[in-house]
Amino acid sequence: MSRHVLHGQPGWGSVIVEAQLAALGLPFDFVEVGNLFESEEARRTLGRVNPLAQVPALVLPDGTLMTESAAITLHLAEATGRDDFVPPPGHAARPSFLRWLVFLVANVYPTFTYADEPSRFVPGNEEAAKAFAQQVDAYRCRLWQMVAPAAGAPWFLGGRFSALDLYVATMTHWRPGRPWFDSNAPALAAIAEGVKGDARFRTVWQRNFPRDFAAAA
Ligand SMILES: N[C@@H](CCC(=O)N[C@@H](CS)C(=O)NCC(=O)O)C(=O)O
Repeated sequence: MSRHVLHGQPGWGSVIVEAQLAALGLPFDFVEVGNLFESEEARRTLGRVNPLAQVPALVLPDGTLMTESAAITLHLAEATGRDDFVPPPGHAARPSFLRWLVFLVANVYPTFTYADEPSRFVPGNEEAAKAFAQQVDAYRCRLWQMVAPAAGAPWFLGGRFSALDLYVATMTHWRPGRPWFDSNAPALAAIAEGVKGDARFRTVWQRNFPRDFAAAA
């Protein structure tokens, strides 16, 4: 096996890895997993690859499974010796990069795990599950308001592009949704626009977020 295999779903977190694989010129096959919230079968099938049944799940050319987008991001930088997405050790922006990378995956990302299908965590009480999801969604807004003041321009780390920009550009498509970011976190919305307009990601972005391009077409 000489190719990477990315298990993902258009518009979901796999786009963060897909964009890196494409820009780094690493050949990969994409396995579309289906809607994990609507299809028990999709969840079961992916569960045979990643017991957590989440995307992204990346099978490396040697057959090793990697999950966790941040781990994959760091690994791809090391494996290719490229610093397109990760400031290398010793780089002045490295501490901030590591801080916000982990912040996004440790704090922001789990709010989707809990609120996307709240009945998994609050079973048997639809009202309570809905109230829980609302609280988690509100908490996410507070988290974004901690992230936003740290964002530079034109990219999160200022002049230097990094994987943080891919996370922001992807996650601003998710709840609370782009209008919220436009009003409450314009620095993050601007990063999302920058990624959308970046030729390096055009094909991947169009495939994952076709509605972003429909209006302009
Ligand atoms: N910590 C993981 C989070 C991955 C994640 O939550 N992925 C979502 C899609 S964007 C998912 O697969 N959700 C399905 C579920 O939670 O059951 C990462 O950073 O890769």
